[in-house]
Amino acid sequence: MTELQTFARDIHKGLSAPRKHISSKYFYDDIGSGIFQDIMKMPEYYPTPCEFEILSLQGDNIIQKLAFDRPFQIVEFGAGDGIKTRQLLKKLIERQVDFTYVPIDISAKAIEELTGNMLGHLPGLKIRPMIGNYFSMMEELAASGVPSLLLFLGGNIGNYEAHEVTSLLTDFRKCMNPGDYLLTGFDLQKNPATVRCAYDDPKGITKAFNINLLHRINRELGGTFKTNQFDFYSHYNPVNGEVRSYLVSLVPQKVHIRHTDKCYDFERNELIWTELSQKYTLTGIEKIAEANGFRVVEHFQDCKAYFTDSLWTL
Ligand code: AVI
Repeated sequence: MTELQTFARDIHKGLSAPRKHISSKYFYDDIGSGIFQDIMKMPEYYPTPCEFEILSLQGDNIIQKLAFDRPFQIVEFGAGDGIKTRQLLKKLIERQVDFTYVPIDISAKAIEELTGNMLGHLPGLKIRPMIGNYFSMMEELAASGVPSLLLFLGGNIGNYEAHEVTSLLTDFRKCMNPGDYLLTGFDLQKNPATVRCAYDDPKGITKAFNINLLHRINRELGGTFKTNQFDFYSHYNPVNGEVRSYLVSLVPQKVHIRHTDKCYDFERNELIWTELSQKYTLTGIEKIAEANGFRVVEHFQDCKAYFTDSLWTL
């Protein structure tokens, strides 16, 4: 099945469900990735500067916890622009640690840019970029027997539902050997107003990020979404730590998708659920680690305790 066919199938499944939904993984076409860069620069979106602080100021502490006795590899899933990771890599190079950085991404363009940027800032870096599906790549790396630190940063884990987190961690574990580590970014529960502002910003950048999903369907699948007939709504529930985001149909309307030749009816105020952004407690993170066969080595938090990069081992 081609990527476009998978996209068309998932959109059909989501829009024909009793509660309409579209997976947040479809936010990230070239335009959506650009809007996400803008989100990360918003003053309200605290996760990026918090994780930057952790990796800049606590890089040494993180490195000290790694008990590797020979050259190792740092494998990063979805590195983005790599600015945060670079802080950690810089520390390792300064300490003359022998390691290879292996960023993995499905997008060739993203990997090319990242590699150029990394080498521009860290000319001494040993880098082995890999393009493709995370887990087929990981199996290859695990089979090499080189000790590994896996990075899954940025709070991306929060975009997975609980059962998906379990299968993701199972996949990570399968790719790891005893003595390997996993460093994962988790956004922590905090003053609910702070979380709410990060996901419903006054300039409407997050709204544009969501509306781009509809533009993408129009562009790639021949959809007839009238995007001005949809609004955006985001809700944080501090009781369970869930931010849930939605598109809202402002009028009763019908949308056709040419690629699959299917029509979808929307009632006034009907929702399309687009994203979960889970916020965690440290105890909750420890339970997840334990339930999935990991041991927490340490949580590294920013000074406001808004975010943690949590180091686990098998
Ligand atoms: C990529 N991910 C961790 C972001 C988040 O915070 O859930 C995506 C995002 N959605 C709205 N703002 C940012």
